[in-house]
Amino acid sequence: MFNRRKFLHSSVLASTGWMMKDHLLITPKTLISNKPIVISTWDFGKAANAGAWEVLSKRGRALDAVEAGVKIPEADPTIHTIGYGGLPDRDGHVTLDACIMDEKSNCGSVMCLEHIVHPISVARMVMEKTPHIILVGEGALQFALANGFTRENLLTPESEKMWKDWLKTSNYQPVINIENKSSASINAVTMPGGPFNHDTIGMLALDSYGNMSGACTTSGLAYKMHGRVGDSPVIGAGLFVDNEVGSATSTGVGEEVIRIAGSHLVVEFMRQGSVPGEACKKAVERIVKRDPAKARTLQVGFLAMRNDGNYGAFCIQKGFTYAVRTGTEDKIYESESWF
Ligand code: SD4
Repeated sequence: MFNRRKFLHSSVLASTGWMMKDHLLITPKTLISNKPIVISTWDFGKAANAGAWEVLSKRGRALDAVEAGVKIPEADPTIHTIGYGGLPDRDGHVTLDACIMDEKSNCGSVMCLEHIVHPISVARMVMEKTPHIILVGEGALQFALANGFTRENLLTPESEKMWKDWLKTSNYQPVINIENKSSASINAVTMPGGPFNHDTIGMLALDSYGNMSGACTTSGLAYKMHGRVGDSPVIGAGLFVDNEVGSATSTGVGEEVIRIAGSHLVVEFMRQGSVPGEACKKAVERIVKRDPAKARTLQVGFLAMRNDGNYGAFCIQKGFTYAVRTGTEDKIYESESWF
C-alpha cells in the first residue's frame, strides 16, 4: 500500500541530499528540517537551553543564543565544573576555558582565564574585536578587564572547601560521569578515591535562518596542573561548526578529544554522509581503538547536529546525557555508549 508519510519522509531526505542507510544503529531523533533548535551537554543543558531559547524563539541569531545559553551555568555557583564556583586547579586557581564559533567560521577562544564569570563573552569579544582567535592567561584577563569585564573571585567557599579536602590526599583519578552527580555528593563520591571532577557545557544551535553556532565553556578538570588546558576551548577539538554540514561539541577527558581533533572529526564524518549519532560513534571508536584498556577508565561524549536540525550523540561510558529544546520538545536524552 502507498504510504504517504513514508513517501514524504523519503522525499525530504532525498531533497536535502541525506541518505538514510538501513544498517545504521543510531537513528536521528528527527527526520525533517527542525529549526530553530538548541542542544547541549548534560542535564544542566536544559536550563541553559532555556536561555538560548529566549533568543531563538524570537528569531534571534544562533550566535546570540549559544552565548546567552551557556552564560546560565557559567553564573551558577552550584555547578562546580563551569565558571563561577568551578573547582580550582591543584594550586587553588579557578582557571576557565571557553570558545565560540559562528556560521561563517568566525571563532574566538580564551584559555586558562581567571577572575571572569563569563569567559564565553570574552571569547566572543576576542572573535569580534581582535584579529586573533585565542587569548590565554594573563593576556586574556587584561583584554577582558580593558573591555569592561569585572574582576571577581570565582572560588566559592564550597569549592574552596572541596579543594582543601582534596589536598589531604591529592589523589588524581578519574571518576566516570562525576558531572552527573549532585554537587553535594561530589566529595562523598570522590573521597577517598580521589576526585577528577570534570564537565563542560557544549551547546549547538540552529536558528530560524538556517545558521548554526556553537559555544563550549568549562573550568576543566578539577585539581588539574596549573596552566593545563583541555579540549573545550580548542576549535576543532571541543567545538566545531561548519554551516554547510553541521556542528559538534565534546565533553569528558579533554586530552583524549584533542588527540583525535574530535569535534572536527565528527563534522567530517557527517560531511561524508554519516548521520549525527553515527558520526559521534565513529569518533568514539577512534578513541577506544587507540587504547582499549585506557578507554575503559574514562569518559568522552560527543554531541552533534546536522545543518537540518537532526542531532545525535555517542559516548564511551553509559551516563552521558544531553538536553534538546525545539518548538515542540524540551527534554533530556541519554546518549548511547560504547560500553
Ligand atoms: C576538559 N573536556 O577540560 C573538559 C572537561 C569536561 O566533562 O568536559 N568534562 O578536559
